[in-house]
Amino acid sequence: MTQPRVDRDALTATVEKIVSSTPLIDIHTHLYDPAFGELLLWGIDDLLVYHYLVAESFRYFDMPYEKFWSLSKQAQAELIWDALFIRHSPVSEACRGVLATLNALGLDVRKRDLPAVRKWFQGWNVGDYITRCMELGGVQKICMTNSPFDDLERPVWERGFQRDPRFLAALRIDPLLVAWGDTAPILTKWGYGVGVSLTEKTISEVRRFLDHWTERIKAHYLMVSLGPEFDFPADTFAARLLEKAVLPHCRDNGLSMALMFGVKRRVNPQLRLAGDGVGLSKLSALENLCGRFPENKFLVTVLARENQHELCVLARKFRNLHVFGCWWFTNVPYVIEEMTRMRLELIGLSMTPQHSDARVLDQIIYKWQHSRRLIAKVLADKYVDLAQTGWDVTAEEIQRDVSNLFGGEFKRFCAGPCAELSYTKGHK
Ligand code: HDL
Ligand code: ZN
Repeated sequence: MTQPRVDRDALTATVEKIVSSTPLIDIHTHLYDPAFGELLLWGIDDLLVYHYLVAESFRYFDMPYEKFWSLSKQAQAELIWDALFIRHSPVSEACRGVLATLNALGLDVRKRDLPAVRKWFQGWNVGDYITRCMELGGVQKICMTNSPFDDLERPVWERGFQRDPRFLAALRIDPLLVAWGDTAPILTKWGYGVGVSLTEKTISEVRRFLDHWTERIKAHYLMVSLGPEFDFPADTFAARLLEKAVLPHCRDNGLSMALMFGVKRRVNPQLRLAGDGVGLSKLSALENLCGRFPENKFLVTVLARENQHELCVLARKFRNLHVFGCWWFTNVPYVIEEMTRMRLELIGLSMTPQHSDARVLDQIIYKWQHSRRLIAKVLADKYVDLAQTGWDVTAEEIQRDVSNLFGGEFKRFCAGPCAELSYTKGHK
């Protein structure tokens, strides 16, 4: 059989058009419903003091860390702008992202005029700006990261507020699992009858806490980030609380559990939020969790590039494992392309290739612009490979596949409370 003639350019153009225009669900961010006020970061100074840029800037600073932290946000932003944009070309992904966002917003970065950019932002109100950023990013729903242990966030939930339907909630429980010794007394103060030892009473009270906050925020899933040392089974509070309280809670409520493996917290504490690093995870722990709890659904992303292949192989073994995102230090073009290619070739379309992890609202513009381009590139390659066998995919099939990658598969996997995630045009 001769090799069919494939019009690579036409097929690529179709893929690019569909990928660039398909609205998506951003399944993990650090953004907030506007009701949270100052917790929702946006604008040029927040873009510049994003912790990725802080870490990159300190490589050029001689000043003591505390001197930088004592400066105003604007002064910090100006030091970062000078170091990473003016004195050196802004080639890193985080630097390029700032410029891509400003460019998409219609600002002329060629002028390199930071005061003028700052003035432009003063003309916006947050409500209109949320809409503008979501339009430019093609983002239909934003999943927040919601922690009852955050002293600024908790009071807003306790007061109650009218939810913006574009913002979905996810219950983040790191302190419960990875710092139980410090967290037990906090739960006690909040009226939960827990002790450090995991008695039946304590487990029941931890479940009451989970029930309470899952209901209060209408959590679409629970989530935790885990260090490279995490193991399962293991005689640790994290493993035992996960098994005895958290996973039964998820099963009873039809909720997925997001496990984010491999973060080494506070590698350099002087960098504060920018001070975390990465470590190789034991994915045998994930293998054991997926195998022992087949009724639980695990959304998983791993931080070490070296763990990505094993994660894909595990996804082939366990249908209750859903792989998502190019998280944090893997969220750079070189690694995004490699991970997306690996995933499509090993697990096909049953995954969610990306989330933004945005901490600053405007970032959804560049994070999605950059990732859409890369996902389109890899997908086009795969469809050309198919066409060369004689299998032609239609534009409708490409749209179906892309809609699934951009939230459809996530929704199907999480079915249950997530079923309300509308995928229709506009917002419910
Ligand atoms: O733990 C997480 O959810 C990470 O995404 C951290 O928040 C990290 O600081 C981050 O913002 N990564 O992009
Ligand atoms: Zn995150």
